[in-house]
Amino acid sequence: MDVYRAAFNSCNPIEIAQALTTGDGYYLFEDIIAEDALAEILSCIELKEYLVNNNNVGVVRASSMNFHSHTLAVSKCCYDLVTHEKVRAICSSFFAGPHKISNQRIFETHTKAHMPWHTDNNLQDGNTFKGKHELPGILFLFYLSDVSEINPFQLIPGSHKWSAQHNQRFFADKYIDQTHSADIVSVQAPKGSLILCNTHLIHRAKPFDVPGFKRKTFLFQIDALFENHLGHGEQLLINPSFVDNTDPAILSYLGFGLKASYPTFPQTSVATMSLQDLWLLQKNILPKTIRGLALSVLKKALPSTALIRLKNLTAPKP
Ligand SMILES: O=C(O)CCC(=O)C(=O)O
Ligand SMILES: [Fe+2]
Repeated sequence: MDVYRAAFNSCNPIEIAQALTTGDGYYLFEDIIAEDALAEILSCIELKEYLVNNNNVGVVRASSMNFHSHTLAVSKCCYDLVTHEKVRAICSSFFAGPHKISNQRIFETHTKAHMPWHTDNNLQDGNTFKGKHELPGILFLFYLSDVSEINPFQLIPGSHKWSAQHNQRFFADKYIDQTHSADIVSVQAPKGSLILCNTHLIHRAKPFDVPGFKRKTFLFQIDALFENHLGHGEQLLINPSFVDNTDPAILSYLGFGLKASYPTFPQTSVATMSLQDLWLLQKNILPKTIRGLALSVLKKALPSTALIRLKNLTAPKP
């Protein structure tokens, strides 16, 4: 199954690399993910259960948002979107030297979340922002939902050429409103669309206040290899059965053998679950706790011969 629609195969990587560098800093493919692939990827971001004492990777909750931050461990379609020949050809045209994946995730935005204007050329020390870097990078962002006026990806065309004049992590809304409001592009496009964006381009997810609305998104970022910032990039989990082509160029693109020291984003724990999540989790855990308690009382009260008889009755048949 090809995860991209046929039109993707006829794109010109050189033209796209030029749009990302000397052009406006972004490029849009509308409705470019094949239907089956889209359905497979969407199923990954459904919260099926809270991962407590569970050996699987899956959806986590942070500020009322669902995240799946190990897409290359669970989704062959995500793996194919990331490693597709044309994607690597675009990267080969864009980067002068070696480059590799820095992060990837599927996520759902939520009402009243406020993502400030920013660029994605960030350095970290562990989980902490450490400053901006100069090296080239490309963000690949896929809409998994139809996007019109509510919560589009917004960008300032050409800003990759001057964003380095500012070195803070975020840009104030007021500064952008006063100086660039006439330039802002809001990307309205159907689900399955792909936005490629120079990581130095100023962008954000437009804030919204529509309770219940969610935009589902898959993104991954490819950055130049950092000789003086070894370890740049998030720790990734990759399912080895997906790696159907072990060409050394693909392996290094995926980061095999290269250090990656940033923790997986976002950092979550029980503390980042909402009250409703905690309640649903309790509802799931409570009956199991009561059952465990009853069993332990029973074990203490019954003689061992009766216990063995009970075990024989309830043990699964070989
Ligand atoms: O969801 C979006 O529209 C933007 C996401 C983004 O810029 C980021 O995660 O860095
Ligand atoms: Fe970003």
